[in-house]
Amino acid sequence: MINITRRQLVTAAASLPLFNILTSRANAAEFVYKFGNNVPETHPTNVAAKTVIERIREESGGRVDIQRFPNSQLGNDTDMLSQVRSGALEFYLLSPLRLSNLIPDAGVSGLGFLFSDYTAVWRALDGELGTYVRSLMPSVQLVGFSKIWDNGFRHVTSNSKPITTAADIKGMKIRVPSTRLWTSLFKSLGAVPTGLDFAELYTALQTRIVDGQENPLSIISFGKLYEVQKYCAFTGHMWDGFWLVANKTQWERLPAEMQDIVARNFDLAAAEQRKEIGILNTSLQDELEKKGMVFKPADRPSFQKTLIENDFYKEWQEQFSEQAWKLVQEYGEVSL
Ligand code: X2X
Repeated sequence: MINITRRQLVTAAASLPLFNILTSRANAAEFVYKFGNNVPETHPTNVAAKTVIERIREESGGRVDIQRFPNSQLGNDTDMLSQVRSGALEFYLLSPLRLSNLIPDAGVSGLGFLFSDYTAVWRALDGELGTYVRSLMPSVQLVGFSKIWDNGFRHVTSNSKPITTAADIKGMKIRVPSTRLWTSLFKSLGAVPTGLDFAELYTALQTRIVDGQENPLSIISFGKLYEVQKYCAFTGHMWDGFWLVANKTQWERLPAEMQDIVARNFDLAAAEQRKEIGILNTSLQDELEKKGMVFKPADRPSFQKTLIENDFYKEWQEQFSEQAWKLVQEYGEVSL
């Protein structure tokens, strides 16, 4: 019989990488927080998040350990939003329009055709418009970080026929994220919008529950939507981003110096993520064409005209506060 002492066993186990991970995780961190998002692991958002979490762990001397849950692993967007409000989830990345289900003014940045390029987007979101939206978050138990992450300009994709003019979209069943503003936008365009969370999108397209959807090229690529969509028209009907929000109570549990480390690093990560997304949202067209997608220019003025004719802007001017509408006029480029 071979006699192995307890000490020898522990020494042997400790040389295994898994043992080290398990014990260091269990021992070290004082604040173990979760970070949830809906995008695939390969999306630049998760690449940047992975690096930043490592930096935060190091700079905090191991006191802050943020565990990442990509790809709607903790549930769909509706679930994650209620989790982060209750404190079951500490950090969550979400579109300003999803937030607008709780705080209507948070949706101003997603008004149709508000921005035509990134210069206008960052001027508004890194400026007063962004500050204003963040100031509203504590009223729903959230705290927002100052740099919004990028998703991109959204374009309409479809399967049966390309959608290049407003007339083409009439009566088409288009998936939109489950929010009032998105639904209203596509209703005003004459489409039949179907509200679904991102976790349900691929299957809905595959089974033809909907004819089309709208997203930036990086989502079309990393979410493999090209497998179930044929056409993409460059409608650029909306810029969309991801606010990084924290549950307010959980955030306030962190000592000020830890908050500094987390906030500073998350803002740096947002800057890196913006750079990556900016490159991909233009360079991915080639790759998607090779995978079989067909790209078309879109008659953007026809879409804008339809929105105006159907009182879309008038309706939302009434929904938003006066202060939010002033920001729309100051930072937006839409001619109303
Ligand atoms: O659900 C979507 O379409 C996505 C991934 O773009 C957002 O989270 C808004």
